[in-house]
Amino acid sequence: MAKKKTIDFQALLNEVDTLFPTYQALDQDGNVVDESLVPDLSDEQLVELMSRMVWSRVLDQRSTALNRQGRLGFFAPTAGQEASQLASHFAFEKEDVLLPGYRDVPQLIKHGLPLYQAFLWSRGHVVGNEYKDDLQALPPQIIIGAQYVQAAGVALGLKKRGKKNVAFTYTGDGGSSQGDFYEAINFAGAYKANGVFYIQNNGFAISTPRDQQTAATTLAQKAVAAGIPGIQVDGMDPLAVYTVSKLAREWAANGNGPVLIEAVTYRYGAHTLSGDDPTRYRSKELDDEWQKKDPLIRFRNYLQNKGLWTKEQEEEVMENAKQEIKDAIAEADKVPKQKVSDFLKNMFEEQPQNIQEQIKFYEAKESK
Ligand SMILES: Cc1ncc(C[n+]2csc(CCOP(=O)(O)OP(=O)(O)O)c2C)c(N)n1
Repeated sequence: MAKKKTIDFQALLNEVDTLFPTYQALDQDGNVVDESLVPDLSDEQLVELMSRMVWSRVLDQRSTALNRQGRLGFFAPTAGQEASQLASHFAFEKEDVLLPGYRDVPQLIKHGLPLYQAFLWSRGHVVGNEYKDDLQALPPQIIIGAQYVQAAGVALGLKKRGKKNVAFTYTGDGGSSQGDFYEAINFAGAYKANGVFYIQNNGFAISTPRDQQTAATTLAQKAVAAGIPGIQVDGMDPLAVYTVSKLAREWAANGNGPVLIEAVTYRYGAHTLSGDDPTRYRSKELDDEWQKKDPLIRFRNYLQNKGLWTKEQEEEVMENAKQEIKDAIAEADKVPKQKVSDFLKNMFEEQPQNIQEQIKFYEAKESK
C-alpha cells in the first residue's frame, strides 16, 4: 500500500518567517550595519531629512501643549514615528498622491498643506479641508483602513492615465486587520495599480497589542495573498525606511504593481489626546526599551559622525519650528469661526427639506 503523505504544518509556518527579515541600515547607535541600504542622498538632503524629523518632534510637543490649552482639537501624537513618517515621505514626489490617516499630519504638511490649515483640520473647521489644486493629497482619514481603498482607486487612476506617479497611504497595525485593508491590496495587486501601502506598526491599536491583532508573525507577509511584494523595515531607522520606500516607489511607478511596507515603530505618547492613558496597557520598561531606539538619536549620531550636524543646528531648527507653529496658530485664529449653519450647508449640494429647516433654525440663533 502506498505510504500516505504527511504535511509538516509547523515547517510551513516557519518557512514564511524566513521570507520577511527586518531591513535595517543603522543600528540604534547610528552605526551602519548594512552599507547596501544606505541611500545615495547628498549631504544637504541628509540634513534636510534630519531637520524635518526634528521639526516633527517639535510639532508633536507643541500640538500636545496647544491641545491642552484648548487651542487645538483632535490630535494623534507622532513622537517616535518620525523615521517611519518623514523618511518615507521624503522618498516621494510632489505629484505623488498622499492618502494619510489621522496620525499622518506631518507628512501631509511636508506634502504641501499649510500648517494653519492642518490646525484648522484639528479643530474640525472646513477650511482645513480646502486643498489647492497642486496639493496631491486627501484629508486625513479617521475611518480605520478606508484610505487604503481610496488609495487603490487613485493608484489605478494614475496607471490608467499613464502617469509615472504613485498613490501612497498609511494605516496602523490595527488597520491591517480591517476588511478594507485586504480588499485594497487585493484590488491594487490584481490591477497592478501604482500604489505604495504602509503599515506603521507602532505596537498598539489604541490599547490592543499587536500580537492580539493577528497570528501572522509579520504584517508584511499579508502582501503574499495579494500577490504583491511585502517588506518589513526597521521603522526607527530613517535610512532603511527611505531606501525601501524609494525602491518601492520606483517599482510601483514603473507599472509593476503595488508594494506593502511594514515599518516597525513605536508611539511614545497616547493614542490620541481624546482620553487615552497608555500607562493602563503599556509598561515603563517597554517604553524605555523603545526610547533607546529613538530615530532622532540614531540619525543625530550618524550625521554627527559625518560632521554634518551640530547641537546649534538642531537648536536653530527647533526655534524656527516653534516660530512657524506660533505664526500658524495666529493665522488659524484669524479664520472666522465655523457656524453650525455653515457646517450644515456644506453637507449637501442641494439641501433636503429637514436640513433647510435646521439651517434656518441655526441662522436665527446665530444672528442674535
Ligand atoms: C472603522 C473604524 N473602526 C473603529 C474606529 C475607532 N478607532 C480609532 S483609532 C483605532 C485603532 C487604530 O489603531 P492602528 O490602526 O494600529 O493605528 P495607530 O492609531 O496605532 O497608528 C480604532 C479602533 C475607527 N476610527 N474606524
